[in-house]
Amino acid sequence: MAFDFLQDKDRIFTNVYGFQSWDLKAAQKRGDWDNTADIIMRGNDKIINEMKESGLRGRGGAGFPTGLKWSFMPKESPDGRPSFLVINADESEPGSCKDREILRNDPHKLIEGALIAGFAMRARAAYIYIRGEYIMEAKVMEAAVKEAYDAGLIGKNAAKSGYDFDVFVHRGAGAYICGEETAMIESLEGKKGQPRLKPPFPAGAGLYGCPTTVNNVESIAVVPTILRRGASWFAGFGRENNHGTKLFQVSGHVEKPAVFEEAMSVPFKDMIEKHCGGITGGWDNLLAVIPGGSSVPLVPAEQIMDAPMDFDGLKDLGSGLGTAAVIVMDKSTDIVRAISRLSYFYKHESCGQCTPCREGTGWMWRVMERLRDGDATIEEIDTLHEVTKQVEGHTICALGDAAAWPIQGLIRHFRPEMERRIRENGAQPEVMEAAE
Ligand code: L3W
Ligand code: SF4
Repeated sequence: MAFDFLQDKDRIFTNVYGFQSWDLKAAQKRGDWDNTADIIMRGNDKIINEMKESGLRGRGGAGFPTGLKWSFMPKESPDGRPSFLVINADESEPGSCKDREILRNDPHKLIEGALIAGFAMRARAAYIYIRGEYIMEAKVMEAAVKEAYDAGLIGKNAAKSGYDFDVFVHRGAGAYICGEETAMIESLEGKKGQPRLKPPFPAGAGLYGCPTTVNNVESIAVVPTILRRGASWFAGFGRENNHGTKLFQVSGHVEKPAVFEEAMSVPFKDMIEKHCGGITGGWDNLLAVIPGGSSVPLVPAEQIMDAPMDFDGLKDLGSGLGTAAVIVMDKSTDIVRAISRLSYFYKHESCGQCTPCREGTGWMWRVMERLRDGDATIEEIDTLHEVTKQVEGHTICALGDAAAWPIQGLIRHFRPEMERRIRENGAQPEVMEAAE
């Protein structure tokens, strides 16, 4: 059955390419800030319930149900402490570049979403934490926040709703780990960005020990449209447990790399044909795809073709939707070298506070470098796999898993290629021992 592609009338991000201005006047023409107070008047619980009914799952990688997450926030302020919303704009996952387009082309969707989400969770303020390298995006965000203050849309009696709500823009300093929610909170507090143990989850004890929810940029920016058009409208896209529209980012060996909005569950091949002009050199030239940002395992060409691009469809293939950053690799790719380079990234970005990650990422990278050159033994592939299993699930945050999974995917699908290099390089166990 042919897939029903998203129609223009159902696009949330109508300025994703920046053909129009990002400013308030242009945003209002696109429908932003249209009677926002009416949405707020529906009340906290009604808004949270609508978000639950919409089926929106977090767009930052984990896919946790957004409405459910909001419902963890306390209804009564404990000991008079305020609650906060933190918006994760520290987009650093290799392959991910969708939040950037929202920040620089549609900032008012995010600010309006922050007000509505903040109100629903009884938050006093929102902090937008932008990755340090996004200089232009931070400038646009700051200017848009000022516009919103000047127009009375945020601040005291925000958008004439009777609710007071502040928005602050905070710039990171270039550490990938600050995208992990508790490291982000530490960083906002002025400390070194290192993840905290969970529980407690941020909803219990987050920023300055206060109840906090951390949401991805896209998760918050879609909120006003969902509440204007209705939960059932959004839930009508995709399939059970995988609802809504989604910003996909396709890079690598396609004719036209692109960021675009599409209905969830779009089959991979259809998506690439429609939005990216196909694979370079044709479909027979496709080798493998990393479908959700570098932290998820790769999927070989023959398995991904008809796969629905959603949380469950990619999980069934042993991978994940992650941030929907799709990295396409054709047969010219040195796949062992590519994954080895990712291993270097995780080693470099490990914050170093837990041993399996600090030591494991360095060890895995060094072995991957040798495997890249065929300078290893066949047995070392098994040892490497065992070490990934020792790192996975044994660390404070998900970076350990993220370092292990791409290697596991490589061994699962490309072991013959790894062995071929070793055989052709002629490295013998005794030679290796002598070298050590
Ligand atoms: C209260 C409970 N809250 C869960 C909350 C939790 C968090 C959310 C999801 O990692 C993944 C990672 C990356 N009471 C709760 C609760 N929560 N149980 O729900 O939590 P979690 O731990 O499943 O995920 P996470 O720590 O947020 C995110 C992967 O996404 N990734 C993307 C990385 C993306 C970037 C980027 O550039 N945007 O870095 C790609 O795969 O590896 O596995 O809020 O507090 N009982
Ligand atoms: Fe730091 Fe790695 Fe431990 Fe995460 S898993 S806390 S990045 S050392």
